[in-house]
Amino acid sequence: MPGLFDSFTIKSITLRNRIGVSPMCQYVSNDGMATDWHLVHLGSRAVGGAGLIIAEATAVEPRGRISPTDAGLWSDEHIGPLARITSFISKHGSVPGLQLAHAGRKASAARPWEGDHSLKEEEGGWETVAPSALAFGDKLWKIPKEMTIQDIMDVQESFALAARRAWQAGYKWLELHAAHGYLCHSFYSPISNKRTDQYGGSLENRCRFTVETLARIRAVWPNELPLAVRISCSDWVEGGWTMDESIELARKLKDAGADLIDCSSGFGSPDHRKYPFGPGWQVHFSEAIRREVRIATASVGLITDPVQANEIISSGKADITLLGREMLRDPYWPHRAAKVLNVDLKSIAPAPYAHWI
Ligand code: 8CM
Repeated sequence: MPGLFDSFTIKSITLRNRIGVSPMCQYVSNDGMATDWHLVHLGSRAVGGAGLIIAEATAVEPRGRISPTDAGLWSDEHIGPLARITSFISKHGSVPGLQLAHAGRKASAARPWEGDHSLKEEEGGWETVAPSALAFGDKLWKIPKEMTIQDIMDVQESFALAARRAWQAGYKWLELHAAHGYLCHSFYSPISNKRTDQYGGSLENRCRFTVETLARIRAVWPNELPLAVRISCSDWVEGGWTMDESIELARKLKDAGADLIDCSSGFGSPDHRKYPFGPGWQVHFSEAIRREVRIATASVGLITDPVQANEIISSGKADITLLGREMLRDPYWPHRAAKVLNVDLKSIAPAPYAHWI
């Protein structure tokens, strides 16, 4: 079994190690445009030695933004600033990835540090869309418009167009955000999907939107480049989405052309009291899907320690680890991990650093 610092090849792409930066919203874009902040934020983590850097949830249409200042890829104008970032990341030995997203009923919200609540139109908010006209909760109180079949087709088209633009911008790895209560998750979870047409009801029907969207992306995203999907493997709620259903969804996604399942969970409803937060609390999901579906997986969620991350890989519980908050604390985490695991720093640190440290 490989370790954290062994390379990982998937399709035509080789990651220099099994350490990835999890997509993390920065909420600092104007009209979806990337800025110097993104170059420095993502670029410093490439210099820091990660093998894969996944840019934050990037909206495929303005309605799909979580907040007014989310990143976006709904027009060709977004491509240029992103291309500058992918070029820098690639030059420094990391693989640039991007997460495509639509926030569904969790859209039109204030930034987390400004309250995380629904924004009225006069506060810069907008009408949201979802499988059913059900608000997320007390804070995200907006009742979304129930999507028509035409709405579904239009959003799927937006995903395909954005995927093509991601490729034009130089991304080598693409992830469909189908977790955390956003649009795809809200279709496959029975909590948020009360439809009676072909997109609701049975497991097959609830999975349809996500599987079709993935297939639309796959049709334009080059076959030799990896395509991942982040799913919520459990709603952690009585009567909600389950691990067994996630295995079924992962099988369908694999058949539709997914190369890797990024295994997260929850956030489809506002009550988090039943979540068993703790170190590596979602690792059993990536382990089960990898074993049952025979597809590559990523593990994410409170991975902070190099020995812990190495064990996840070497025991076959995931093919890559994705670190979020820990990478905010320390963009040089891979350098630190290399020391702990007795790996030659020269293999990941850029020459102007490696010579001295
Ligand atoms: C924010 C935006 C989108 C996401 C998120 C967050 C914050 C935490 C998280 O996921 O786990 O998917």
